[in-house]
Amino acid sequence: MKRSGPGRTGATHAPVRAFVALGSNLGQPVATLRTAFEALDRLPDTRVVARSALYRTAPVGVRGQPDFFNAVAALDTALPARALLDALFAIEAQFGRTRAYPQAPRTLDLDLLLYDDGTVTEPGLEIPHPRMHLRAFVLVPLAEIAPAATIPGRGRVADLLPGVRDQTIERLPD
Ligand code: PH2
Ligand code: MG
Ligand code: MG
Repeated sequence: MKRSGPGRTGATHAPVRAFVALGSNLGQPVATLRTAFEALDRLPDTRVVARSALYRTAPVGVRGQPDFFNAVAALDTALPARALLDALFAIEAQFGRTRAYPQAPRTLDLDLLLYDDGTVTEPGLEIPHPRMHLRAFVLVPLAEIAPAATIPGRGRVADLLPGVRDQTIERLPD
């Protein structure tokens, strides 16, 4: 941690492990994702403890969009889940994210996948991310850094990989 005890965010609990999915298909995705890892590491009471490789992925659930670039970060964070989510939105905005329409191409999408081993169902915040177990662009980079992680209600990450084998995903060289 960059500080001990309550930081300026008012975080009071011990650090927990959280996982964040990074995605981009607009602008300069590779540079954006690399810089976004650094922005995550600079969040208060938070540090990036593992980062996956970058992956080029075919768009899922949207038509006629450029390929995406995706990755996953593991964080140790003392931010409460809602504060972390708000911080992710703030980083997206710093990278020029606009929301012209739902599922529009984006410079940067940061999705909170897992937070400790918990589940959260609140307006605007659902953990685990409700579609993460169906998406190779999440599961493959997550399996790279945390194959034994469990998605509450879905099972171990490594065991979910066969279910997304038909989705196109290519690991970029480091
Ligand atoms: N994000 C979406 C919808 N579809 N497809 C890929 N390959 N990568 C993404 O990050 C992605 C997507 C909504 O956030
Ligand atoms: Mg998303
Ligand atoms: Mg999102």
